[in-house]
Amino acid sequence: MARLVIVSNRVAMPRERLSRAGGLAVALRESLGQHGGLWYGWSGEVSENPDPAPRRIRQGRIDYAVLDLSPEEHKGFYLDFSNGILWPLCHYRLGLIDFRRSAWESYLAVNARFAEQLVAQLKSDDIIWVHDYHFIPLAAELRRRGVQNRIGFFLHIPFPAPEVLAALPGHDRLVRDLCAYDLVGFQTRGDVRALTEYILHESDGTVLGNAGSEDVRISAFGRDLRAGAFPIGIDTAEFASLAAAEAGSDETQRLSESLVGRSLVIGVDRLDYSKGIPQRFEAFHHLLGSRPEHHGKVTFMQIAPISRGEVAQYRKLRNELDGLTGRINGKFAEFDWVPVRYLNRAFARNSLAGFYRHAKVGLVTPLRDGMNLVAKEYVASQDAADPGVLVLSRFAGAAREMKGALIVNPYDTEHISDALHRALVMPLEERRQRWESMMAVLNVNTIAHWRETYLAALQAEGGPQMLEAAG
Ligand code: ADQ
Repeated sequence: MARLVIVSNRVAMPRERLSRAGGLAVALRESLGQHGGLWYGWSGEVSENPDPAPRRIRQGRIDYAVLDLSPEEHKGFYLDFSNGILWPLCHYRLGLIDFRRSAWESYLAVNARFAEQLVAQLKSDDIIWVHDYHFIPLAAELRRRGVQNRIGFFLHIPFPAPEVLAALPGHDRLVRDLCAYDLVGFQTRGDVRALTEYILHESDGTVLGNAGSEDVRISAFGRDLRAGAFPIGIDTAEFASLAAAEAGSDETQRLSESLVGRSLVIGVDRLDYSKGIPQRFEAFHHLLGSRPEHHGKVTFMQIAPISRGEVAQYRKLRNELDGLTGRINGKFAEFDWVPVRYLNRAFARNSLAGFYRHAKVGLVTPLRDGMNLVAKEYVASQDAADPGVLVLSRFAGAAREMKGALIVNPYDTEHISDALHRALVMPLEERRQRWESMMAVLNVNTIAHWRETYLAALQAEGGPQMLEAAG
């Protein structure tokens, strides 16, 4: 059986606690554990003179190989290009981009360096699965070095429409490099369509399969490849049982007592401008301003650990949210009720599951999001006998599947505020129906299903020496 090689920007090393690392890291480690494999990527460390060869650790059937970045690479590849240019571009925030050719060059150079070091680790029948926007050019760099292996790519964030992508100098090189993969996986068929349209209108390529479908064959830049939608899921059963077990935990009890019978609305995100957090605060502000019946009856808890604190846009967002919290609480709080609880810290997954279960409303309002796993985790954590309501942005990939949510336009404050009201007063029967329809999807589209479907598709693109069964 062929070996699986996973490449991702951050590698969850064996000593890292997966209770905080999240479901994706667990799922990837599981697939490596099943088949034996290599996990390759950035160590998360920056060092003055990085060792050119990767540091290797072996645990069980998994080899880990990681490289450090130099301070210049960390700035150019990671901060300036990946997070400062590609992230806002893919989230349709062109106004936040400050393009610098040096950052682009650093991005390409780091991909070339990572490819160079990976070649030395590869066996001829390895199957390679590259994750996310940091490493789009990796396959092209591997091909340049003679690698013929099956190489798949999965983009966790949205793929922008061609008009948006074209704002990036070098967009043609980026898409050409994307076509060096054998299978390009996206979260939704909208992302597949965006790539298809780019190929048809911005390149000389051709596409087999209709542009609106979720599975196409592309012929472009001298290569044939497949692109498809593989919506990522969560470990639904695990989340449900974590949440049920947490219902009686000290932490959940303390949360419950602190609410003294008030309804809880919960938001959980990395502190990121794509998540629409200020819009959510504004909507809650509007709810309290327009419907006094909720005064003293509802608490909004936003959990948002600081992420990418070195990037200026993220510092700006923090200031904005600090201000909004103060404004709403200053205006509406009573001596015995604080409407907004705003926490800049991470919680273990079991704690989050308990909090989700206790919340009457899960408020998820990204302006753009590849999928949004929080929406799915919230639903999986609910009590079947008395489930809460998911309020979900139409611009999250999850909205394609979570049809039982109250779908909102995050740019429309009053729309979110109306949905919040509707969720808070929704009768049990309707809550149950909506929740059951979403659970039916989550029970099928689990993270294991995602991984197996993707690997089976990648395998199907390959020769007989690929993985025997992806699961
Ligand atoms: P993210 O942008 O990080 O992921 P999301 O899908 O919501 O967004 O995943 C966040 C994960 O972090 C969830 O599992 C959540 O539980 C966890 N998390 C968030 N806040 C936390 C906190 N305070 N404490 C502990 N854990 C916390 C990217 C894309 C998404 C895509 C995923 C997976 O941007 O669109 O869904 O990858 O493909």
